[in-house]
Amino acid sequence: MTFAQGEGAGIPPPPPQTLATTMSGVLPVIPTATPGPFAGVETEEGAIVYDGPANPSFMPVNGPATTAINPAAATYIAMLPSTNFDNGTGSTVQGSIMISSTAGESGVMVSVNFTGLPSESEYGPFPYHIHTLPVPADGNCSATLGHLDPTDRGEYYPCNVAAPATCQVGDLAGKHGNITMTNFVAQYADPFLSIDPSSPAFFGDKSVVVHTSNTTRITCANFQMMSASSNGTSTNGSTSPSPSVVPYTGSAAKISALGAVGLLAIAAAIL
Ligand SMILES: [Cu+2]
Repeated sequence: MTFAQGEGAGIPPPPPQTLATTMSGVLPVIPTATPGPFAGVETEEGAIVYDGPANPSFMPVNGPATTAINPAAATYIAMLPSTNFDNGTGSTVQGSIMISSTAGESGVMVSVNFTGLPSESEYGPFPYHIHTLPVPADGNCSATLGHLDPTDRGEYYPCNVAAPATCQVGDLAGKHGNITMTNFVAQYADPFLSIDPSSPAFFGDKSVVVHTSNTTRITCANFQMMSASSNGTSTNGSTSPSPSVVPYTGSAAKISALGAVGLLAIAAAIL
């Protein structure tokens, strides 16, 4: 956390590093084309930050994100915890992000309501994303790994807002704008997220992470299902939630898949 906490104290970020092929796991394409070569920054979370212009001709490895008709109505909410994962900014971010679907329609509605963001001029703007794994019980935001990216778009070029289907599906800030104020409220439709657990764009068993501008993870929370219905109406005593929509029930199995690296990260967090 030294880099994260030092940022606000005037310590500069790490120097740019040339991308090595051993790091290509976060990049679908080795960046040699315009505007390369890569001159981004490797952060402590291992995410690549590239501050250059968007590339209008860039396409994810698996093609653009697609939309699909929702099989059910469902609402998920991620409530931020009462304490930050990283307190380097001295300001506790609170609030929630709610995502809901309507049966028979595609895409979701996203409602963001965050308060207590740190100073914009010091730490902002604040990106936020849906990350690949849920937050484990110890609250370690780093264990959520990278962004939900079923199209294998990678981290190189910034999201092109004019072509959101080519952005990472989980890159909410890229597609819909960063958080730029202390109390942030936003509502928008996202056509690419899915409430269908069989979809690679399913977010319901994943997490949201809020970052400072240097990608340090301030806080994070898991999505949990609030309600679900297979026919698009409210559930009642005679209607059980659709079995195709499952709430997040734990992260142990997924975390164990990380093997020694994940266990070391968890151990380090506990220590
Ligand atoms: Cu993120």
